[in-house]
Amino acid sequence: MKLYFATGTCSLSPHIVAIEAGIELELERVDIRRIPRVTETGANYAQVNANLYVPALELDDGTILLEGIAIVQYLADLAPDSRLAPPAGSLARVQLQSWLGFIATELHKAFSPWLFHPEYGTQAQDVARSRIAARLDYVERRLANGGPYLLGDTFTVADAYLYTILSWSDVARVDLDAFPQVRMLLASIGARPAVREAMQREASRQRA
Ligand SMILES: N[C@@H](CCC(=O)N[C@@H](CS)C(=O)NCC(=O)O)C(=O)O
Repeated sequence: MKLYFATGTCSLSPHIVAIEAGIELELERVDIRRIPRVTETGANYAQVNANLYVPALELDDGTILLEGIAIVQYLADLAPDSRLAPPAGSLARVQLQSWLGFIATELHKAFSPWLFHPEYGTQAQDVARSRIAARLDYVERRLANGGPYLLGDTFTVADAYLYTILSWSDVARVDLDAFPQVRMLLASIGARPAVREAMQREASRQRA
């Protein structure tokens, strides 16, 4: 299986999940700053994902899976003993999907593009920051009443995704000081060996 990734982006989430699940991945870096999009092997990334964004997962039979929240569930289901996702069809699985949808639409897309494209201007960025703060307040209260992870006692793919998105907070100047439970969760996820390994691998590929 091959993960198309770009260092410092949301493709870190499936990368973490694959390592947590004990799944060997081939990595192929995509330069998302260039049009046409090329990968590190010189391939035209538009043929992998016509939308041009990462992540994309290429299965051994050539099937391409798109969208981070689908990819992480696919990987988790390949290794059910890792308990990275509750069983398909369970209420807990729907709760996981609810979190994944929340992170994708309420957080991920509030950071990006607004906070990474200065051309939108400070007014749009301030609106995005205040929206993110409101959503983080919701996460904070949920963690305070049933953490330490988003689904309770068990680390899941939703935590890996939340960590990935909130790791942009410093760069995007999103202040996490008002959210101590969120900060504790991020610190504990950041200390996981799989997370450190994924970040080290991506950093070394960036330099390559
Ligand atoms: N809906 C997609 C969005 C992925 C996405 O936003 N990827 C960003 C990096 S975090 C990207 O590749 N941006 C470059 C571009 O859109 O051209 C998903 O969740 O997988």
